[in-house]
Amino acid sequence: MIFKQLFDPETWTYTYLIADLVTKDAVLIDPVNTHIDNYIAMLEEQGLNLKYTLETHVHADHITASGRLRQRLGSQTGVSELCGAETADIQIQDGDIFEFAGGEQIKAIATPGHTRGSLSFLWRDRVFTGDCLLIGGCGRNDFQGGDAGAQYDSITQGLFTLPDDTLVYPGHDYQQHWVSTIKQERTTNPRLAGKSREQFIDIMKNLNLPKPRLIDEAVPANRRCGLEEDERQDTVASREAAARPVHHEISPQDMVNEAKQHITEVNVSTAKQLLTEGNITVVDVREESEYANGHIDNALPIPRGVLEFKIGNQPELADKSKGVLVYCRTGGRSALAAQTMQQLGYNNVLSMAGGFEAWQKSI
Ligand SMILES: N[C@@H](CCC(=O)N[C@@H](CS)C(=O)NCC(=O)O)C(=O)O
Ligand SMILES: [Fe+2]
Repeated sequence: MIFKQLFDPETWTYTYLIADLVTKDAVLIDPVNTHIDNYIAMLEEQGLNLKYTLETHVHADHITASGRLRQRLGSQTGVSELCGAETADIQIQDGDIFEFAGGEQIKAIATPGHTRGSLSFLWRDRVFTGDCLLIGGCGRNDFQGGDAGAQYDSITQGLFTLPDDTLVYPGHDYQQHWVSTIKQERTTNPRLAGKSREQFIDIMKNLNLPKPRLIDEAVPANRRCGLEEDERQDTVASREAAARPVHHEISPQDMVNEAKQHITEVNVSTAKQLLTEGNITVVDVREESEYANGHIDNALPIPRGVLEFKIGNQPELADKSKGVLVYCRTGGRSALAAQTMQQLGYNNVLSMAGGFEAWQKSI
């Protein structure tokens, strides 16, 4: 594989090339419009085919080369679906995976904060953080839907949970740093190491940075993948033919949210009332050890992992029209279990929102 970190000294922007000499597939992250000829020469030199250009966000300080590269090389442009870049071929969603070079994967991770649609890209042991996390700093968040709290969460709950030795490649550096690691940023980044969410928000509120010089020109241009307004239609028309990335990974939380759309939840006080009225079977879908540490009286222990297999052996659940209240620790697993039970023909299943934790708090 080839990996190159390229630098635009005018805007202090990093662009990354990832390519494979066997399959000839190439991907550029955050290409800059003043370097198009260099990129093309570099690709041609190795006989590479540019498959994707991926944007970490709609940039405010420079114009992307993505639309022009698409015109000249047929590459597909990818930008977060939250950026309003309607002409991009691929409207990237959190968890999208771009496959190239026969098995290489680049995964998009939503890291909002610098802008609403900011993404990081994870490839092997490297994460391209755009302007969400910079080396010893972070991107500002005072325009384009920026949000300091969201940025703190994206970094501390997202990027900082990557393995310590993951290499951090930022979207800019203003002090000639090139690369860092997750551990280095987690432990030494002055805006984040040991800082609470409130402290971070406070730091960001007081940066008082001047507006980027090109913002008024760059943001609308980048929403058109760097093309002029009258070129826009071409891109939209040909976008029809463009494929989505090979697959989309959905998170456990997405699964729970999806399940909640299809089931009925009740809160703890409604659940208690139903139990008092009687004629409802309570199922605890937590693990056996959790059940052993405390549970609702008379609840049937059927861990969610074995639900489909054990449910048929329970005489209390023989009548599928009878009311069932399912609970877990916080309401996620029980939502999934309630959905499974519905699929198995139970038509009167309720999931207890907040789970046993909420139940205990209410006592
Ligand atoms: N002087 C630069 C400012 C660029 C700028 O504001 N960059 C953004 C990223 S798009 C940022 O977050 N900078 C962080 C900082 O300057 O600390 C310009 O006018 O373009
Ligand atoms: Fe930026």
